[in-house]
Amino acid sequence: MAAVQQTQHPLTCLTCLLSALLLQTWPTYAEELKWDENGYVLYCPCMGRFGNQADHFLGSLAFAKMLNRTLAVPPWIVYRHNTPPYTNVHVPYSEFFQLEALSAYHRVLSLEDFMEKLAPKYWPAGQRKAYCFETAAQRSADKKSCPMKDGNPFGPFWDYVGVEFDTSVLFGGISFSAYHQPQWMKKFSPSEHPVLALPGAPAQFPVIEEHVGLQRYVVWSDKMVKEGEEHIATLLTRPYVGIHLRIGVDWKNACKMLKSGDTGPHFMASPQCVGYNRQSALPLTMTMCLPDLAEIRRAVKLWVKKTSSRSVYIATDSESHSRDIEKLFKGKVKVVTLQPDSAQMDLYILGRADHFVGNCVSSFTAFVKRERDIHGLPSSFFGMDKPGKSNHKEEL
Ligand SMILES: Nc1nc2c(ncn2[C@@H]2O[C@H](COP(=O)(O)OP(=O)(O)O)[C@@H](O)[C@H]2O)c(=O)[nH]1
Ligand SMILES: *[C@@H]1O[C@H](CO)[C@@H](O)[C@H](O)[C@H]1NC(C)=O
Ligand SMILES: [Mg+2]
Repeated sequence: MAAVQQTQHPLTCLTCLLSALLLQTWPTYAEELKWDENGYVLYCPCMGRFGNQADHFLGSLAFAKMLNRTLAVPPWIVYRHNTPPYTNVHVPYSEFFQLEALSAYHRVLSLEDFMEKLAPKYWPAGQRKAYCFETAAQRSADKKSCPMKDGNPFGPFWDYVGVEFDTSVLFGGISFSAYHQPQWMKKFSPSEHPVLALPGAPAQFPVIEEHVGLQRYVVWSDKMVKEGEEHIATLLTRPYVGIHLRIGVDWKNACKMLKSGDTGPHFMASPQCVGYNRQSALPLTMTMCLPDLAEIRRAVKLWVKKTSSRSVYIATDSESHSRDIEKLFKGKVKVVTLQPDSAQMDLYILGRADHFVGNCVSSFTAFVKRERDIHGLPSSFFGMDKPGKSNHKEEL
C-alpha cells in the first residue's frame, strides 16, 4: 500500500494543494452542510478487503436511498497484514473516488465530515446509539449490546472516527432488502432515530443484481485518473489486454470448497458470470476459480490475438507469471506489472484495458467488470470466454 501512504502526505499531493487553494476562495460544500431531517446511515465496511467493501458499498448506497437517509460514506479499510506496523489504514473515500459523483444518485457526505461538522452538535458523545440484529447482540456479555467495537477491524474503525457507543437498539425479523422498507420506516423514524449506526454494511455480499448498475456513480478521483493515465501512457502500448490473476494461497484454499463440493455454482462473486438466478446458474468449474498456468496461457493468447494487442497488463495477488506469458509471444508483446503494486491502481488500469480477463469468483475482478460494462468495454473470465456461456470442451 505504499502508494496510498505517499498520496496521503499533503506536500506530495498536487491536487490536494490545488483544492486547498480553491477552498479559500470558494464557499465549500462542507461549510454548507445542513442537518438532514430525514436522518443518516452510518456503517463500518467491516467485511473483507476492497472488493468486498465495494460490493457492500453499492448495497449500502441503495439502502440509504431506500430509507431516504443521507449516507455517511465510510473510508476504505486497508489491511496491512504483512507490513509494519500492521495496523489498518482508513483511506477516505475521496482519495480514490469522487464523492460528488455519488450525489447524482443520492445524498451523501463523508463519514469524516459527518463526525467533524455535524456530530458535535447533532450526534454528541453520550447520545450515540448502535443498531444491530438481536442475533449479533447475543454474542455480547449482557446479550443486549451491539458488538460495535469488538475486535479488528471494528474497534480500530470506530476509533478512527472517534466514536464510543452509549446504548444499543436491537432489531430482528427484518432484512436490508427492499421488501422490508416499510418496516424500517415504521420502526426507525428519523425523528426518534436520526442516526442509524450499524456494525456492518446494510447490504448483501455479493452485491445483488439490481444494484450492480450503481457502479456508474463510483467515479475515479482526478488524482487516480492522472496517475493511472500516466502509467498507461508510459508502460503500455495499446491495444492492451488486462488480466487479473487471483491465485494466492488464500484463494487456493477458498477454491478447495468448490473442489470438495462444499459449494455450488454460487460462490462469492460468481453470479457475475454464472448468472444471478440459482436455478439457471451455469456450472462453476475449478478452472474458473483457480486457473492453472495452461489456462492462463490459453486465455491470454486467445485475447491478445483477437484484439491484436501489443501489450499485456498483469494484476496479481501473488505470482505474475510474466516470464511465461512473455514467452508466448516471443518478445513481440510487452508484458507489464506495476511495482510496487497498488490494488486501486491495478483496478484502474484493468478498467481501461482494451480487453479484460478476470476471475469470476473474485469481487476484485467484479469491480473491474462492473465498471467496464458501464463503459461498454469487453470482459471475459478464465475458464469462460463468453460471460454467461460455458466454455465447451474440458472438465465435467
Ligand atoms: N494489487 C493487487 N492486489 C490484489 C490483486 N488481487 C487481489 N489483491 C488483494 O487481495 C484482496 C482480495 O480481496 P477482495 O478485494 O475482497 O477480493 P476477492 O477476495 O478476490 O473477492 C484485494 O483487495 C487486494 O488487496 C491484484 O491483482 N492486485
Ligand atoms: C427525502 O429527504 C429529503 C431531504 O431530507 C427531502 O427533501 C425529501 O422530501 C424526502 N423525500 C421523501 C419522499 O420523503
Ligand atoms: Mg476477499
